[in-house]
Amino acid sequence: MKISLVLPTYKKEREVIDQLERLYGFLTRVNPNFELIFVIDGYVDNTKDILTKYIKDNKLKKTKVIGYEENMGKGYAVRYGMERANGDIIGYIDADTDIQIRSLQHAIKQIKKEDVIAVIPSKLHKDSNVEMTFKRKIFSYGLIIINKILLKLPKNLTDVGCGLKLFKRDLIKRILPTLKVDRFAIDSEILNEIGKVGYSVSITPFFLNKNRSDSTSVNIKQIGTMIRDIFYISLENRKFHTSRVLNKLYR
Ligand SMILES: Nc1nc2c(ncn2[C@@H]2O[C@H](COP(=O)(O)OP(=O)(O)OP(=O)(O)O)[C@@H](O)[C@H]2O)c(=O)[nH]1
Ligand SMILES: [Mg+2]
Repeated sequence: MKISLVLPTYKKEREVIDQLERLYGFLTRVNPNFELIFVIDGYVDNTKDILTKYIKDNKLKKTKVIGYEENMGKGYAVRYGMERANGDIIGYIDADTDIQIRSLQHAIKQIKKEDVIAVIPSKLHKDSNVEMTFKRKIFSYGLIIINKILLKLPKNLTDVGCGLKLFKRDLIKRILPTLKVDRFAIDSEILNEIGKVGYSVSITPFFLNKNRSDSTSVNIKQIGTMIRDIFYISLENRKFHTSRVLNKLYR
């Protein structure tokens, strides 16, 4: 099975080569039929040039670097990459090295099973190992609760925001045209689409590296935008529901 991994990449000059090296090495060993798609989410620093040069120098074939001038957000970047992916398995992973490779190892093993359509790693899985600052914990768990209250998530889902998700191609290609969120609520939006049709997902353990750089993206503005987008998705759910009920009434 071919695996396409999309890496939404925003200002990752320092870490992106490490991430490329370890993913390339790991996938070459476990599943040589793969492609890595780096989506440069705005040409705002040297990430694109650094990547392109490294790939050329090392003659790495299974890697694409695509992107656009302006920063659009993680959601936009993920969609942009997934639209151009052709694997049997299509997923995305953060472009920095915070996520341990064994998270991917567990996820790949699960998604290869015939009856599994989506793998969603979770910090709450009993085997997970994630150390977070107090601020990050509050943010993370608060987010799960807001999502659970407002959205139609898959029933067995326990976590939303981990920076790694894998799907079967058919599922993601069907969902893609309905996605609209440009920023960080993309995870919520995808899971809501899966939940709406009543599918369940496979939950795998999640491992974060201990010595990771502290957050650049958990700021008030980003959180505000994310909550606004989750409300928006929730409203769309209700609209859809109301129009279906009305249709039934007036038919
Ligand atoms: N912050 C940010 N990240 C983006 C954006 N577009 C794509 N991304 C990618 O989204 C992923 C997650 O973003 P990160 O900034 O690493 O967020 P994080 O892991 O919560 O925070 P860090 O602790 O800073 O790593 C990374 O792969 C980013 O490159 C954007 O507009 N802003
Ligand atoms: Mg990160």
